[in-house]
Amino acid sequence: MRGKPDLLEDSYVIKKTLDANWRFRELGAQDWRSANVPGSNFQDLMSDGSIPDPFFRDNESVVQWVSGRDWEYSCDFSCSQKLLEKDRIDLVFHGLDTIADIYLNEAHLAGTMNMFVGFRFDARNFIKPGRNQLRIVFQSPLTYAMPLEQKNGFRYPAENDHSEFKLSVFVRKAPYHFGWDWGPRLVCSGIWRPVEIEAYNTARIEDVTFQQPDISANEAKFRFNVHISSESDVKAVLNVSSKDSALIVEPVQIKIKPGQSLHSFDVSIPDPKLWWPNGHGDQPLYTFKFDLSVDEKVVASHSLRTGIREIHVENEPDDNGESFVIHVNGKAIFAKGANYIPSDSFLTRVSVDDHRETFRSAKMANMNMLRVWGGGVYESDDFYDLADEYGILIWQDFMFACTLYPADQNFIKNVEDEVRYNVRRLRHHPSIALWCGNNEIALGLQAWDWQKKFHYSDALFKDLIDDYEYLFSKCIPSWLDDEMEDRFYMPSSPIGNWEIESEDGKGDAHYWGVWHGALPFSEYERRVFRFASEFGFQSFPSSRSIEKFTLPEDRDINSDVLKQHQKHPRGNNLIKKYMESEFRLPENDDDIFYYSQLLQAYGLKKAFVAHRIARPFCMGTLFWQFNDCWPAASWSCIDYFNRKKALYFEAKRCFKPVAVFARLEDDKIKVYTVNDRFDDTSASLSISLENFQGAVLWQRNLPVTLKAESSDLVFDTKLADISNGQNLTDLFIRVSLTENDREVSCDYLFLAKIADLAFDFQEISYEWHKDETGHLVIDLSSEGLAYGLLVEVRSENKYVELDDNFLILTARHKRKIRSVAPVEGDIEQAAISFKSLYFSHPKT
Ligand code: BMA
Repeated sequence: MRGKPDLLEDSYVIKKTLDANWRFRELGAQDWRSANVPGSNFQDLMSDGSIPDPFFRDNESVVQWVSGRDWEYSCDFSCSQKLLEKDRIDLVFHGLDTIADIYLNEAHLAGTMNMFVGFRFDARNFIKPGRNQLRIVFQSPLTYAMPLEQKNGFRYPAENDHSEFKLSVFVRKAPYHFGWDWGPRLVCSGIWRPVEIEAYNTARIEDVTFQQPDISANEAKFRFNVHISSESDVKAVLNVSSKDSALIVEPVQIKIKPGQSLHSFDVSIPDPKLWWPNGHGDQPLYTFKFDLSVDEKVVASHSLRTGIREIHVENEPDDNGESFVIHVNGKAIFAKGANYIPSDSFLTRVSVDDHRETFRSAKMANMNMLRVWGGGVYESDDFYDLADEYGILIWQDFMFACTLYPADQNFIKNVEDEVRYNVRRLRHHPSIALWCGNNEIALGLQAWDWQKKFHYSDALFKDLIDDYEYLFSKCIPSWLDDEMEDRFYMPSSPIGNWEIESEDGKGDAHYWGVWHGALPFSEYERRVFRFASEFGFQSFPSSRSIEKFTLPEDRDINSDVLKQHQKHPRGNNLIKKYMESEFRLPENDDDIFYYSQLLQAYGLKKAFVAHRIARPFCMGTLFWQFNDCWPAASWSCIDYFNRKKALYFEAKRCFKPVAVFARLEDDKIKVYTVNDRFDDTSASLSISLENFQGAVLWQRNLPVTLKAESSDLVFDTKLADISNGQNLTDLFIRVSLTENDREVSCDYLFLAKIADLAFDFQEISYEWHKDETGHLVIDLSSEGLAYGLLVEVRSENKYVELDDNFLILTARHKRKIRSVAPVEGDIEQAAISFKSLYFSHPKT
């Protein structure tokens, strides 16, 4: 496992980032135009006004020509005398997207063809005093791949690649750039990660790797392997220090030979503090600094930040099929979270702060895991640094999704470089829990009729299966083995096939009976898996978000513009179908966006509860999908403009470490408690049957003990025994769990279909104040029931993020919500507004 080389501008290494003076043009055009690096051709064309914003209205279709052309980037730079005097001058590219030829002072330095790989070239013989010119020519990924596709003789499945020719499979470039069922097709090119010059003398610490440490209560023993590259024979001293711990280590004398060499030494950390996922403890991180000295002068350094933890993924045959449990430091962790896709079609627009926002939001929603899904990218270093800091475990896919791929030697070698590069870059992160070969390719081979659909002969299909096995079951795990010990690898997710019910007990599952299979939400309660790694339902972004990329005349889901922002072919029909059967279609068309969010939250809640109460049979729930890469209808819980949907708050409530849930099962009310913590806890449970006007018709209070790491059925009764034949349309059950006089979890169960509830519109009353820390506190009350109550607060022209929203407010129970951050300036009463679900007439 390793870290980043130090960014030093001192005597032994000089780094210079080439991020200025860039220009670009279409290859063969006359005039250069100014460019931003890192960036992409689409972004530069947008900045200089040559193309409109592809996210606005239906502009995606007008900008497609950009993908089919070749583009050229160039920059002039000069180097200081000090830099030129170094023994080694390297040119380092952290990411070129994708088919690129690099020229330094017009000499061809290299050709590259993998967006996911960084490259380091020895540029000493090409760099000169005075002005230097770096030029990179990007061939269109489409024109590059077309001859390969033409020669191929058959078509790869790649059904998410929105074009007739499935070119995406031939290019190691983010699959979602070619389109997906939630994303546009914007096949961009460019320098997407920094370019640097690094000059140094003597030697360089290329990497520091280590195996999982040997951990006991008093010490953690690390064996570090320091990988050094050198031009000459040198005698040196290696030392390691850490600001986070008094290390027990002796500097070692080493003899370095020219070329690559490896030097191991042992370090003991007294009183080690363990890294835990969110909700289970802290995330202490240790930074180690390695210094290589010659004649008592430091000639190279390297720092590495990691955490001390032991992760083991249990995936073994058992009586139910095949377990799937993530153990951290010997404890089974119930994984709660979502699938993460890249946060923008144009990746350089995603800042460290955006990533921080992702992890802050995930942590706030009681999540402890995100899956970096295989149709996107291996995320940037800062993404994984933040995962380490926030305690969010990472399920890391390799970037292959939903199609077969070529397996010729060039392709395999290209993938080998990609796998090794990314495993080396990421393996030291304590947050990375597992590595997965691909998304849904094994499932596709088994269940998606590829042979028939794409007219593959038996012989060809067999070859394709062999190619698949070769890459995902043989090559990738063996490269991974070379690069790290103690890792869990699975060739493909899911392991089980949801269409075969007998496989529900087998490993992880992507359950798409709801949505793709158009089955009712109640199926979420019937079909429970060992680890649900995907399941989801679409909704629209909020009206406020829709306003940002449309004109007023577009704000109808049937408009041409909004249809462009719905990439699932049956998407709008499915949303409407479920809305009609489980909710109602809104009386006012504008409400469909808001209703769709309530519907999505309502449906997924059933899955969250079913998964959690099935612990320990089920040990994970990761819904599809956390975020968006552009503004659109999608399965996300946070939209492109960072607005949290109703689903986000539902997940937050359902993912609490200690929780209570009520369900109606046949004619019975059942109350379940769940405790994910490592200790038992005592609490009091209150169960009441109330009507919308606030009368309590029945109530029971009981003490409960929640055993550590367990779920329990704590109460059940026949509904008829407590409802006494009353009309159920204005009744609900409220369950509340109080621990040390504090309500830790609460749930509402409606006893009739949402569509049949007798909503009786009531004004929301509210009072607000700022507390001593400047947070806004709003006390809400109502004389009737408000379902899905959306509270919007504006301050200084911005919407204030609240810690709960889309909530249920009842006549008897006041609610208090709070801003997530202190609020500056005055809040006018008028700046608080409300919306809740309401049907003015009975369902016909
Ligand atoms: C899943 C994912 C994606 C897709 C999503 C919604 O299976 O792996 O391929 O976007 O379904 O259809």
